[in-house]
Amino acid sequence: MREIVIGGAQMGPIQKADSRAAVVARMIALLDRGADGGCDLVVFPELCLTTFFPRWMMEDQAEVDRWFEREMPNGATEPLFARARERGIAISFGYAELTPEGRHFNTSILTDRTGAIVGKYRKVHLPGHAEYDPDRAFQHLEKRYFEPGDLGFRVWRNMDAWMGMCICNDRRWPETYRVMGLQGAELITLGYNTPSVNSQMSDEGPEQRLYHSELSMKAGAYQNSAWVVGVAKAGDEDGHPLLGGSVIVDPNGFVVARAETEADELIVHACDMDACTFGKETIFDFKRHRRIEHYGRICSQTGVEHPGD
Ligand code: CDV
Repeated sequence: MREIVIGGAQMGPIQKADSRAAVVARMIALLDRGADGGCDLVVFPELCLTTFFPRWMMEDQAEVDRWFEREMPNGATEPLFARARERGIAISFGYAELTPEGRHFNTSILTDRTGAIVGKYRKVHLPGHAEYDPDRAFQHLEKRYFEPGDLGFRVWRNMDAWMGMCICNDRRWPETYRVMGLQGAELITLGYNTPSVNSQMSDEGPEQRLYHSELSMKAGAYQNSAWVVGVAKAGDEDGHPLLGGSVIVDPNGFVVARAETEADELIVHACDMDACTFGKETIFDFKRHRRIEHYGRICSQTGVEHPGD
């Protein structure tokens, strides 16, 4: 048995005016709750140090860059790293990264129990648009503020398990999970900021969006025989509602823990990494069953091409 007690630290809304210090204090409170409950690893959401700023149109790059972190840890997040170190807990969280070369990424990191960063991921599938779109009920400008991640979908050996990360919209793409599955991923963690209503279709509300969110994570877990931990930033941010529904999904695709609120809430489950083995050695034994001679289109084509086009 290789048991890792995992806490999914869902966060309630962060308003535009909230300071990073106030947010980090909330993260430390969730971390302490996790430590008291025996957690080995606590996972926080996407872009969890600030409000979901890509909903706001900004023209001034200096204004944009205020939402980004130039180093990690930094002054604002060092207290979180220190508490994680002190309590011997690994953490993962998402933030907006501004590199020394001036590049902008939607990033997440993974630490070990000493607070050392062992993994970094930069979001590959950026949803939304780059220019102001008057036809949407609200903006989703990730394509304006970030460039697509350049690190691929890697996995790391951490706490005696193979761990990988993705971020929000990545969870809807089977390729995300499979690339990590092909590296033996046993645990995939992710954070998300998902508006409760589709900005381009107002009758697609929270019920349908929760269904799709969970469906994607269950499928990714089952088809790769891996644990998936998906953690929301939820609730009403300056009048813009975000979904909750954080879940821990087992390698059979069953939800074993689910958040009930849209506030700061910790979900916990003792995840046995050995539970991945059966599926990986039977129905999803990739080496025996995959037929790569038929998968070429996945890597050579992005959009749909009908035969004869
Ligand atoms: N932050 C995200 O990536 N959000 C998308 C929304 C825009 C659909 C998501 O896939 O949840």
